[in-house]
Amino acid sequence: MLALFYGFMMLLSAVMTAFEEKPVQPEIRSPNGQIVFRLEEQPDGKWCYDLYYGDIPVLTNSPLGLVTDKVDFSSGAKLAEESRRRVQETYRIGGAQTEPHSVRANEWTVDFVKNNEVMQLQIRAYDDGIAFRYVLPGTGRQVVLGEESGFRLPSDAIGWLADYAPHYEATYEPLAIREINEDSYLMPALFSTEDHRFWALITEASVFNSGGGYPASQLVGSQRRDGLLKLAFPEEQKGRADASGPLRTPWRAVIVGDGPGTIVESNLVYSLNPPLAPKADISWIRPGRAVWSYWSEDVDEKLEDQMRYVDFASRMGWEYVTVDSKWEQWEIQSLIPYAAGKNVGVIIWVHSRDLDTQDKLDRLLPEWKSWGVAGLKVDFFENDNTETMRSYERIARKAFEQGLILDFHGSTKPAGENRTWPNILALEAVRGAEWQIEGKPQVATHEATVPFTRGVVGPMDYTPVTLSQAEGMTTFANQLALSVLFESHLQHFADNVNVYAHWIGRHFLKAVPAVWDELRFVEGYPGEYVTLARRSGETWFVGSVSTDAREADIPLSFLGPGRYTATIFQDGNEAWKIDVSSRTVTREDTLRIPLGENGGLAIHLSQTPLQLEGEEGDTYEAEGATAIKLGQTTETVCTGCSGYRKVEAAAGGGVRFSRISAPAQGMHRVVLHYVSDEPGRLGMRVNQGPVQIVELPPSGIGLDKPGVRELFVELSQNANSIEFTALDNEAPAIDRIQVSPSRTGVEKRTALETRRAFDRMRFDRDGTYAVTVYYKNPGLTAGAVRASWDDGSAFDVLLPATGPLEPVGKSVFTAELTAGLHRLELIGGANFPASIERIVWAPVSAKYEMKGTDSSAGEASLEASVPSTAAGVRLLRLVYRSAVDAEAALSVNGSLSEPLRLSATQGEAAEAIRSVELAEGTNRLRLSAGAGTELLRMELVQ
Ligand SMILES: [Ca+2]
Repeated sequence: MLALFYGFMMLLSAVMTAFEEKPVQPEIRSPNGQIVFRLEEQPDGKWCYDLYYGDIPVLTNSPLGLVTDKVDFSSGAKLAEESRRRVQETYRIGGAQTEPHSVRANEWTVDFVKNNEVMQLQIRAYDDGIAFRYVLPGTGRQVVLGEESGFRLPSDAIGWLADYAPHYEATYEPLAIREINEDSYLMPALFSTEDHRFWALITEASVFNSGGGYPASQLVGSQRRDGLLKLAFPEEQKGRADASGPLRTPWRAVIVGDGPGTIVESNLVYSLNPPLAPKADISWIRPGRAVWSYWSEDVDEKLEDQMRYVDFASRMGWEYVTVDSKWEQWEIQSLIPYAAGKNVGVIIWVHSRDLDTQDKLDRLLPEWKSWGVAGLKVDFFENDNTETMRSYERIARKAFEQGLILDFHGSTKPAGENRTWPNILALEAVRGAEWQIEGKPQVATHEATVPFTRGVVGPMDYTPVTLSQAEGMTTFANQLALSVLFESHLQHFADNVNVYAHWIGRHFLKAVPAVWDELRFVEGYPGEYVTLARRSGETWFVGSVSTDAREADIPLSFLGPGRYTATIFQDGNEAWKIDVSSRTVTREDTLRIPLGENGGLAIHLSQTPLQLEGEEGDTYEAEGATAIKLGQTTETVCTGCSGYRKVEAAAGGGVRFSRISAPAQGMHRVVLHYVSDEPGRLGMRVNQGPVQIVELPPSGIGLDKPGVRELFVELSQNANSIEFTALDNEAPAIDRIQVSPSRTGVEKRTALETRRAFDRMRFDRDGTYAVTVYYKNPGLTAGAVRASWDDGSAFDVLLPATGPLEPVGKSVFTAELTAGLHRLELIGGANFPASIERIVWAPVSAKYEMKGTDSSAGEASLEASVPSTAAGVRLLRLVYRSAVDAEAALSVNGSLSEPLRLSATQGEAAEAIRSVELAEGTNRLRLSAGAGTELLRMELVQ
């Protein structure tokens, strides 16, 4: 069936029977009899193997053997024992949510003996390929100095090869076999022979699952240009591999078929990995789609930004938000409950060196788990040596135990290990979207190669569907198709949520899953075009990309019986346009749909038609009918904008969005979508009120990528107007605004007050907490905010001027809180000079209370001896009453430190807080103040 779709097949017929006369060699055949692995001893005592598809040699005279510190098994070894067995297994790929599939194989174990030492060669023959590995069965330390295994291809073979790099972020180039010299290439490596009749993918399987004693390997060509590619350890391995025995090497796997479809559809690498631990619970593993701000924004990731991403993920029904490298604990701990309320899990980025020992894993993973983190994106391995392989295995195991999903980034290639550790949802090991700037002309060629190479061996953190940089490289329909072509059980859609929010492709992205029940190769040729169909439940998704303009030819015979609705997303008459259409089809039909140059196609096929519904909040386009153009304006094409248009205005001109309806009077969130390659500003007027200046940072790398600015305005019921005007020439262009009633948890700044609310702060237990406010107050006057808790308690927090040289100030206060979620609002009055950056809260670890002396006569003082188990900074809280503004002198262990400023309290008790540095052991603290001030008590609270 598949062969029918593969054009080359029909051109050729071949009947070859020449090998029947050869003497019988020891061999193993696949269950269907098509694939043969044959052992052969050379006259010089070396053992080789041949690999046949039917009667056609795919690999010939390919060397075998290990060299250990005791024996060189590559020659002179004698064949001793052998045993055979059948393998029949059923397993799932992608976790509990996917359908199981069954595989069968024949297995043959051959013992080679030399100098009384034994090396076993284990071979498995499956219907879609063969694999072999070595076992050193002895116990004790086993040392391998090198491996002789190789793959000798016929002289007519063509390879698709990528230069080795430890991060595997390389492009594949087609190469005639005679052009291959002693360069190093990464696996998987793709070949075709006999004028594209037969196809082979060489890779390895169960690498970091093989007991940790072996590195990942690469392929090295031969100087003699004789078609031989030998396995080699990576440079960083420093030569040898060792482990406590028995030592099992990774499987050396060759996927073989009479068309590229066998390669693309193969699950061979999974079959070669150990099964799940018996009774392992995998029901908690949730594959999914993730929003991720890093690729498109690459700025300090603020909590509010992440909340915006979570909001979008929730609207899309996507499962995760991944917070990249710049997170802080308080942000994650604030984001998690917010995201959980929207059924979105939080994944945090972490550097692999922070997890490279068992101790670190034992300490950090339970802590992150206790915050409620769903999983980890572990980055920057970039090393294929044994120690790194052990690290992968340790991380996978500990994360599995802790119930954490994993994304290995900057990683080695997958080799099916996620069968054993289904919590590994993705690995990178691909030249992904982050390379698009460099890869401009090559992008579509690369995309059309990946499904035949890297995509075969496991889920791939490519981070696809990037519109912001697609233009000029690929069409937008091409980008959409990648959501089907590229499999990742944690699919990061890398572009900005504002770009996706109004894109027609979002309807498809909402439906497309991250795991699949079935894959069908429809048509393709590496580097030129490829069409795949994937099934999830009863729904089929088709993705197709092509470098040249062509017509995709898609027989729908994979469909079940009955009528389906095909919703087709195809190239429009501009690269950034997608035409959407739908039609009723059955399995008897064939869809023939044109693709543009570097174009693409995505099709949703279901008996329940794809919903093409709208989004939350009301949208007003700058180019829309209800927007009134003011002064000199120009409407231009903008590929990343909604409606594909934006409005540019000369100084004094602008856009008045009129007839903005609000269901009730109150605070509203206005999201301004704008385009600007430089920092800029616009004037904003609400209902013809005073002009406020809105500062706008550059909107991003691509000129046509809209940025967003969230603004909070008071709207009256019914019709309102919001006007944006250019204050300068070259002002940011306006795409649209979205208006919705304000939720809490974000800053609003109006002429009268600044209000910043922190929603859903989580406190694990009842107790005293220190809350640190980070703020900017670059002027000369102090500001104060009213801190207002959800229980109604409120007090002022002083934010002293930090001056221009120290831009971020800290102010600390304490609070008694009950366990659970709380809300804190910080409210600054009119002319508030400061801005609140963020807050951090932490439980108070120790508390010492000291009663003071009476201050009725003359001076007041407080004194205490404070034990401290470790040197460090603590918070001192002084409770006092004072008739006047005063200062309290503080001495710590005899040395005077900066005094505490006390404000007049008018009879009420008040508190002053500052940090003190304590030494280990007993500390002596003394506070004193002049007449009119009562020092009631002091506490050390952290
Ligand atoms: Ca627009």
